Amino acid sequence: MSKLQEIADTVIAGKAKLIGGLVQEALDEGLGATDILNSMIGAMDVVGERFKNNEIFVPEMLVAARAMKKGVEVLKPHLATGTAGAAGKVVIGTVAGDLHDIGKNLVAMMIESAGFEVIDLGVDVPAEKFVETVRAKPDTKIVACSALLTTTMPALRETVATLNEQDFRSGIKVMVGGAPITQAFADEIGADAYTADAASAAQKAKELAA
Ligand code: B1M
Repeated sequence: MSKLQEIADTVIAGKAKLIGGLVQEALDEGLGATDILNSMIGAMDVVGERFKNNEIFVPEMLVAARAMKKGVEVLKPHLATGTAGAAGKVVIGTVAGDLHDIGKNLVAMMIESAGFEVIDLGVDVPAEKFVETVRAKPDTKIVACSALLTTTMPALRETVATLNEQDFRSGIKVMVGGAPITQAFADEIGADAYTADAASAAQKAKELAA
């Protein structure tokens, strides 16, 4: 079995204690950090599919998520490259009612590695919290919001609408993303940018802040 397959299987099985060592071995063998990350993202798709088919349940999804987080910890220094903070401040969070944070964390990590200072508000973030944070950090350049469930798309809409009402709105850019989000939805709710993955989010953040 290939190392990448072994890593994916270990995430799927939720073996958090083993994953760090395997990721390190893969790096030592010269495998690319992005390929290793993609194998873990692919593993989460398998987990999601099995959940959808009632083959596994929430606890199994949770342990797979824990394993992936451990793997990402080992990868992080190999993915991050930029000088932290120089490009400006980005406030990021997963919207109200949504507890998924792996994708948001990857976006935060890539944006940080593109040179931004990232203020991560975590998960289940109410619209007002994004607003309060921008008020407290008036030099914020970008607010980045994730929504990973179709049922939290309305919370994303509400968050962007709330941001759009603020007097500071013209001074910031609003980026959105997450598996159920599309460019059309981003346009409809009045966000400035949508990107499909963490790497393109970091690229877009650089363009928006330039
Ligand atoms: Co949840 N879950 N989950 N889950 N979960 C999904 C999302 C689901 C697709 C599984 C499925 O049914 N196939 C499904 C949603 C279906 C839908 O919306 N129609 C689902 C469900 C139903 C649920 C619950 C409702 C289950 C239940 O309780 N019955 C529940 C909801 C809880 C809540 O949030 N209120 C729930 C709970 C959980 C856990 C807590 C157990 C766990 C999350 C743990 C954690 O995050 N700490 C979990 C997990 C692990 C998943 C799956 C398996 C994996 C998610 C993940 O981390 N993917 C997921 C299935 C799947 O995604 N295939 C599933 C990897 C990650 C790298 O991808 O998050 O898409 P992603 O992020 C990507 C892009 O979307 C993008 O970049 C990232 C990296 O490239 N991106 C952005 C993300 N944010 C961005 C922001 C940007 C730009 C790009 O700009 C700002």
